[in-house]
Amino acid sequence: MSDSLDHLVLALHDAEAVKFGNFKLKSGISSPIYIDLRVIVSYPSLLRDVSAALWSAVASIQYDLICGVPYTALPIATCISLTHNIPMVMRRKEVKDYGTKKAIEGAFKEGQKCLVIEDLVTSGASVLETVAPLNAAGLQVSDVVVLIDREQGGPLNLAQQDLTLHAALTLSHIVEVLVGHERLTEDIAASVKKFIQENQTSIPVLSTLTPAKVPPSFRKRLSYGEKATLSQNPTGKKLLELMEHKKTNLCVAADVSTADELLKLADVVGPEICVLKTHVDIYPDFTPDFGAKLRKVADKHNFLIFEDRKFADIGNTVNMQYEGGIYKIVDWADITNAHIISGPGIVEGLKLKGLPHNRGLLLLAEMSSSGTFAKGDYTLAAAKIANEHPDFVIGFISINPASWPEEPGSAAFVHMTPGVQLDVGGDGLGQQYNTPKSVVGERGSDVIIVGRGIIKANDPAHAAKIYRAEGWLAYQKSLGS
Ligand code: 5BU
Repeated sequence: MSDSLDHLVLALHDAEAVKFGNFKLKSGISSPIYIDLRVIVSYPSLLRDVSAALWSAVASIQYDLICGVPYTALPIATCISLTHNIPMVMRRKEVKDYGTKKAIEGAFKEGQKCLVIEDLVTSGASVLETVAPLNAAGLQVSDVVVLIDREQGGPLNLAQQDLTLHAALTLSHIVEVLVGHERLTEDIAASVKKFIQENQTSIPVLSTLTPAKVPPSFRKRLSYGEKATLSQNPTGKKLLELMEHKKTNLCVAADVSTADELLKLADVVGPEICVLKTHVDIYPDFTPDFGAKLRKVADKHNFLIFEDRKFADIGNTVNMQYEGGIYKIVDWADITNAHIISGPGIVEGLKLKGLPHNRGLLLLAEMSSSGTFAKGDYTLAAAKIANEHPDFVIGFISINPASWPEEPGSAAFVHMTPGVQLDVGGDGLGQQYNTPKSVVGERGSDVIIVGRGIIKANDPAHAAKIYRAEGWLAYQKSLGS
């Protein structure tokens, strides 16, 4: 190891870009090391040294352009571009539909060779999220350069996608240098080594890397039981535990015409479901004892009640709507949901009433209807608001969480997806259907919400059994079991 790389390791340690201790990662796992390279933008000479180290690591490679993986690697790529006069392109993080939107910014020609620049590689999943739109734009990518390889399977995972990873530093080298300079004890070095060995990652091999095929399994799926242990909300925990024990991820959307029919349907599909979803304002025969009656059926079959109220007003108003009026939703619905169009105050307003009743809230991050405006930055804003209230928000209504450019925060969040039928299609009024297999297996959702596929079937009980089996199979497959 050269002196300049040793010097770089010490500088990274000084800047606290590499820290040792006991850190809880987003996935819930405890790690003895924490690497956060975002801080290097605050130290120009460190940024320059990091860029030089990356440049040296790919001295023998030929390429026409460079592209940093957003965001941390963007200033590094810029620094390399300026120093060595290499043109750069930029990947837009928020664009998901590479087919219709401009995902790659900058001037380039189809067939040009692009070097991908990354700050840190664990599994290589983020690298692939950048390679996919570059390929889709017609650029060739065969090499990736990274400052730190955490040695948790990244090079192998990327090799399986025909990508060569060049690392300026590995985690073991960093530890070695720090031990050599007496900044780290042998004990900590051993615990880091053990952590690396015990936390290897893998990514399924893709035949061709097109954006549509970037699978959710890039983010390791936790079982419902594992998620339950992480949930900070009693209803979120209860839901996940119930899904794990009852072995169902089916929610029935009980859009029948009367409260009487709803109670009958609840009894029929109850044994198959984890959640029954209602639109209480549909029923002409609603009476104040509706909640108590539905609760009785829910307790009998062990499912939760979700009133799909889609609150959308300012905090003060939704606070009154949640407990007031004729429906008194907070009294009987374990779960309700809200749009974020009015801003974070809506969560605060609902939380004031919901938390004392141990209720949980889903945020509408995406919708199933065609032409929905709930996408891109709006979806990310929902995830951000959820992260600020993990005590009350239990998850999202989402359609394709696997395509979200970032981890949706707490690993405990539950993704519930409407627009599910056994055949892909629509209803002529904007609804768009995907299959349980696609929703759970490819799109990374946890719960399938099925309405007409079950309630309009000749035998709803039988249809519920089929959807339950399909949803559960997709879940088990996505766990790798
Ligand atoms: P369907 O019969 O399976 O199409 O019923 C879907 C249900 O989910 C229905 O109650 C809708 O109100 C609900 N829904 C939806 O379809 N799409 C969305 O984005 C949201 C809710 Br949010």
